[in-house]
Amino acid sequence: MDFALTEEQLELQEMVRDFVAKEITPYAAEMDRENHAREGLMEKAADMGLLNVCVPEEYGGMGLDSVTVALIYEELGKGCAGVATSIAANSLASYPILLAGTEEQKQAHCDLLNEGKLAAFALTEPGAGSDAGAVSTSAVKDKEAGTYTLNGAKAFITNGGIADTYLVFANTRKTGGIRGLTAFIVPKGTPGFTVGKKEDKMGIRPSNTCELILQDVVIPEANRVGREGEGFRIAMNTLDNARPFVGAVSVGLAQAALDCAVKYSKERKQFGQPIASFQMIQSMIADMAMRVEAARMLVYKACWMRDQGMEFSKEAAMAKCYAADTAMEVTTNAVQIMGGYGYSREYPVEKMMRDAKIMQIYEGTNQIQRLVIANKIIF
Ligand code: COS
Repeated sequence: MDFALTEEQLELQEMVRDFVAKEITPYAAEMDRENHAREGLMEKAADMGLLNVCVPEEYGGMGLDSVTVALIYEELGKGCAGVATSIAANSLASYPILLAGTEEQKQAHCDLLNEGKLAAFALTEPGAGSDAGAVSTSAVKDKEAGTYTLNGAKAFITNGGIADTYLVFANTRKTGGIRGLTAFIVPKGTPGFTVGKKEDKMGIRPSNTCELILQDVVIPEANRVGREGEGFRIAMNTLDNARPFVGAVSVGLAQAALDCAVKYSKERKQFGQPIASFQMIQSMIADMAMRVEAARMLVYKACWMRDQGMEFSKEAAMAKCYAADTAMEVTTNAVQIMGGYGYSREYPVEKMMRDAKIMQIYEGTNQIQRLVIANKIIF
């Protein structure tokens, strides 16, 4: 067992850390207030190669291993979990194609990401969240024309209003249910495919979250990813792959909050001494640091298992769930240590606390993660 990072991993980590310090952290509060990412930020992220971290070498990407990708997302999470979410959504939307797509689909999709374009994963609907099998968007096949016609609506889609390509899950069975779930690539601008309302969220506000509306959207059969009815398995597999990265962003978020609380506790004086000298503060900081480190180890382990080709659904759920709960607890305690200042928008930790909440909700609630973990252990 080797806990040391390689030279290349350390270099990449340093590069992303510099990028975050220059381009994200100083603007995080402004982006949060304005409810969108800064003009040009995604282009800069693309120039750094951050939008295509999941692209394998044979499709023109860096072919990074999962541990290295986690290191990148952790750094992004330190700067702003909203920006990290928007960037990570590219990986989420890419896995269905990388896992089940044809060679042509893989090449075309990776070319888009290599050009710096954004992708969106459209599974969730107003009536299908935790119950992902309840997707009611329909896909009706026209055998003669070699097309599918999609009708329905998607909800809470990251990059919904700004992506160039969408991975949409729809049902090819009239009766619905998981056996009819099928994945499709729907390019931006396809007639009948429109963006609905943009969400005004509690946190991760620089990330774009929108409704999508599909009204008689006709796409060629060549845009179907995998077989008809294979969509549920593809979606579950995709979520397994992406969940450790939600964990990585959560670890970054928690580490940033811990760093703020430690700095503040050394500067803030009460009763004639820095509050860091009080044992109650020390105890909180020690607990926060232990949780962050434990979460990081779970994330690295799930990533490592994925890279070894091992079965890792349980570990992916553990990493996501524990790291998200850690982000919530550590950001809340950072606000507590900083008191009135922590609660004020003048300091960054109240934003981190708002951002942390979504980590327990998206890409499968933490209740769903616990179900996945228990099912793997018990049955
Ligand atoms: N990988 C591959 N296949 C999987 C799988 C996985 N991780 N998990 C389940 N499956 C397969 C099962 O093997 C089963 O196939 P068979 O019927 O052929 O045996 C099928 O999928 C149904 O599995 P299961 O009965 O466990 O499905 P449930 O309807 O009970 O739901 C949960 C399982 C709740 C775990 C699933 O719906 C889920 O993860 N929900 C959360 C969705 C989510 O994360 N949404 C976030 C939106 S995307 S940001």
